[in-house]
Amino acid sequence: MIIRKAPRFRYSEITPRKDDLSRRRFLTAGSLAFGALGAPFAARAGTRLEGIRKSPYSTDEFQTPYKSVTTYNNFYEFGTGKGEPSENARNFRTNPWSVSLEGEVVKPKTLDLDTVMKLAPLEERVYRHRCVEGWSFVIPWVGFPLSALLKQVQPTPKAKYVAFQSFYDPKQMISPREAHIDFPYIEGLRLDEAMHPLAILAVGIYSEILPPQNGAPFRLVIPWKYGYKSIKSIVKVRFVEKQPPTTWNLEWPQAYGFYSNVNPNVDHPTHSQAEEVRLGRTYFGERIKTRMFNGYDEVAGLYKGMDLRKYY
Ligand SMILES: Nc1nc2c(c(=O)[nH]1)N[C@H]1C(S)=C(S)[C@@H](COP(=O)(O)O)O[C@H]1N2
Ligand SMILES: [Mo]
Repeated sequence: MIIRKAPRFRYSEITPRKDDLSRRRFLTAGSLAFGALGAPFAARAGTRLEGIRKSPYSTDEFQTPYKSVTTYNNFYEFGTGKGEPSENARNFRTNPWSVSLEGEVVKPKTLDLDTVMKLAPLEERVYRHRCVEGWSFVIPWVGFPLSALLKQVQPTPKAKYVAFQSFYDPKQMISPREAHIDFPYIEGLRLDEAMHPLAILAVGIYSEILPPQNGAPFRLVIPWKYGYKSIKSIVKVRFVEKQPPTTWNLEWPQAYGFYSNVNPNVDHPTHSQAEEVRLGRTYFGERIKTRMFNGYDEVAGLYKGMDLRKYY
C-alpha cells in the first residue's frame, strides 16, 4: 500500500478486509450479473488491439513481465494489498462506460467507450513507472495523448486545471473506511501538464485491452509523476479555475503534494526517494538511482522558475 502516516496505520483494522464477508461480496457482484453466460465484460480484457503504432517516446529498457504488471497493483477500490485488485476486479463491469467532460468548457460533452477508443491512433508507449513507495516498472502501455480527449471540448479562458474522477460503486468495491482513503478517487493536473505529449490516456498494455486491475477501460499515465497521479477507470474530467483537491494530498499533504513530480532530491517523510527498486528483470529487483522527472527531461520547461521543493 501507499505509505501512510503512522497513526492511521493499524493492522487490526486492515485484517477484517480479507475475511469471507468482503470476499463474498466481490464474487456475487460478478457471478450474479453474468451467470451462465460467463463474464463477457471481463473477457474483453486480453483482447488484442490492432494497428498500434510505435512511439519515439518509448524506452528500450527491460519490460516488466505481463504477469507482474497485472498481479502487483495499486487500486484501493478493489483492496489495499498488491495482490487484491487482480482478484477482486475480475468481474468489474467496464462496458458500457461513459466519461463526461465538463466544468469550464463552452459545451460539456459525454463520450461513450467506443468513441473514446477511436479518438486518436493507438500508440505503444513503453514508459518507466515510479511508485512513491519506491518500486518501479517498465510498462508497454497502449493509448494516445490525453490531449486528444481534452480537445473534444473547448475550455473557457478560466480553465487552468483539469480534475479527474474515478468510477466508484460501493457494491463492487470496498468502502472508504476499509481503504482508509476517500472515494471516489480524485486527481488533478495543471492544464498545460495535461496537454503535454507525454501524458497519455491508456486503454491497453502489452498490445491488449487493459485488464480491470490496471484501470480499465481507460486511465491516465503521467510517466514523470509518482504512480498515484495516474488515476484509473476515469468517469469524469472537469476543467476548473483553481487547483483541485486530490485523494492522496487530502490524506497526507506533507507527503503527497499536488505536483508529485518524481524527484530524487525531495524525500518522503518516511523514506528517501533517491533510489528505487526496478522490478521484473531479476528475482528481487535491482536497486537503481531515481532520476529527476523519472528521466523525462522534456517536461522540465513546465516547471521553469518554480521551486520544486516547495511545489513537491
Ligand atoms: N482509482 C485509482 N487509481 C489509482 C490508484 C488507486 O488506488 N485508485 N492507485 C495509483 C497508484 S498508487 C499507482 S502506483 C498506480 C498503479 O497502476 P498499475 O496497477 O496499473 O501499475 O495506479 C494509480 N491509480
Ligand atoms: Mo503508487
